[in-house]
Amino acid sequence: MIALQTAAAAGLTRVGLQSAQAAEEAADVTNVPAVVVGSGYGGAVAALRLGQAGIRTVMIEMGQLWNTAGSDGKIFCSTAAPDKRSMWFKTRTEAPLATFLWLDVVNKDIASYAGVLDRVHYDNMSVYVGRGVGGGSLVNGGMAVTPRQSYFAEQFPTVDASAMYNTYFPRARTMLGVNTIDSTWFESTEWYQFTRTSRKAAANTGLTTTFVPNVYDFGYMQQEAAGTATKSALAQEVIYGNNYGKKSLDKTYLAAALGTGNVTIHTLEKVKAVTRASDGSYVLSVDRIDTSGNVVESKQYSCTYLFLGGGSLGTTELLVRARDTGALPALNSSVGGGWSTNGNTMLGRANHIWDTTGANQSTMPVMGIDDWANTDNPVFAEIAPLPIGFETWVSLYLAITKNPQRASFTYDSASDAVKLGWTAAQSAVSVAMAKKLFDRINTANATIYRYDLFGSSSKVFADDFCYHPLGGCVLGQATDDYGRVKGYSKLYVTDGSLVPGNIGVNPFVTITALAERTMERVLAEDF
Ligand code: FAE
Repeated sequence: MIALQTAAAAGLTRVGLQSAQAAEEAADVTNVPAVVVGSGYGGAVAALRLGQAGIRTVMIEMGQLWNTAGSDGKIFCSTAAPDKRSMWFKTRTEAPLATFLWLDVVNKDIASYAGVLDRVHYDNMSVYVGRGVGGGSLVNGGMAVTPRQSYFAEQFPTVDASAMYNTYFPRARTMLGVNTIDSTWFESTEWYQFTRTSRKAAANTGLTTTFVPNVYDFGYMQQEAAGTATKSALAQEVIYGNNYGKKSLDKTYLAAALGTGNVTIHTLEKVKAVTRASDGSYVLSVDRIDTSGNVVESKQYSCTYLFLGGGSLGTTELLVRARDTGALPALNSSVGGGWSTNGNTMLGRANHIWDTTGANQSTMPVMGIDDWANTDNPVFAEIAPLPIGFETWVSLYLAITKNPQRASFTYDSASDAVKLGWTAAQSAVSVAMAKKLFDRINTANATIYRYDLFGSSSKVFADDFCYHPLGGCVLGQATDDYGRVKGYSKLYVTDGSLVPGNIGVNPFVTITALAERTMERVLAEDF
């Protein structure tokens, strides 16, 4: 395995194991056996397993390779001091917590640039996604949660759950580098006071809390706390990237994929459209951009096998467009459907003055309130940090609710755009479920909600953004039970668009494990 950081010379937009020159030459060959679109979880698993099988593979990623330090010596900026590296072509940051004490003190003006976090706006719902080599792994909170087997089986009735829990989930967790916080350190460190305070409020309500594993290296975090390692999770780094400590995909699956010698990653290249040539090969129209967003080259790739790992939004948009423009007319009517937010809703509670949450807070969540077994109102609520450097008495949560609502993407030919049909009423279902749980917690603790965190309208529940877009090309509906797209051969989906809208916990372990299952089957049967 090689480190991606040493794999590319600065400025190159092609990353491979070969020398810089050889990589450039190889990349001129745009007719390749396999193309993988997107370098998030689904794409990274596909690339590694293709590379290991000896199949020459080009991975196309619209974001950058994040391996070059800025003038401050850091690759990524912190949430406290965001600059152009923070966001994907925005002139102002769009942080989830927009305000504090109703004041617009969180977001900052920035230069437009190919930054690492995108917030994609649809009517009634904005979706956060990562941009760069590693996709969402670059910006996420690292929570690596395996869903309850019973709920997995409910959501994926045609998948052999025992094979998932005996083989593919363990394989995914090992490859991702999942670890759990040391409980003794957790009980004593100031950095998790905020979590212990929320745990107490849950216990007062008679609710169960559970530790949540993570891909952030907790050994490293303890060194940060001891002052023997450069701080990252303990220095307000997370949604705009972590400079240290986090095992993002560029350090795990993608480094291993490049290490096979068969995989090349082309960065700052966006796939605009997919069609099929008369010989059955897939043809991709791609724009290469610079970090200012100018298109510097328009090109085409052709491949025999096409793996789509652009995420729930990226993959679904490509396929809906392909079907409805007639490029891939045999795609079925399930393409675009089954989409939801994993029931995401954020909220804050105000604690009593004696229940402090601490000025120092780690950015990596490690605990959740688990009320999923409550069939009346299933909710899993993560205890989230508010790492702004002073005491706030705020307990923050990301609630994952069992919202049954689903929406569809449709192609609008007038604007040539793919639109999402999610409504405010559908978000209200998540809010009502979260409120039911947190009303209980507030009653038991004689506390109230915070009204100042999500904009100026005294909004308690964040109902207009999500971190967990799921669905759009649901397994067994738009694809067969192994991600093979119905209507076409040698065309696969490997990412979060396969998950039917909700998985009850944070999704990346499930996405990774399903991709492992798909790749094992596809490599055995289709090549
Ligand atoms: P994803 O990781 O989104 O990768 C897709 C990649 O494809 C991206 O790099 C795109 O730039 C690229 N792409 C898309 N379209 C194109 C195109 N047309 N041409 C070229 N490239 C393209 O997909 N999940 C957890 O399990 N635990 C957490 O703690 C957690 N925290 C989160 C925090 C934040 C702020 C965010 C944004 C997400 C979080 N998530 C978390 C969600 C998780 O990151 C997400 O489910 C996965 O990243 C989805 O994986 P995919 O492989 O589906």
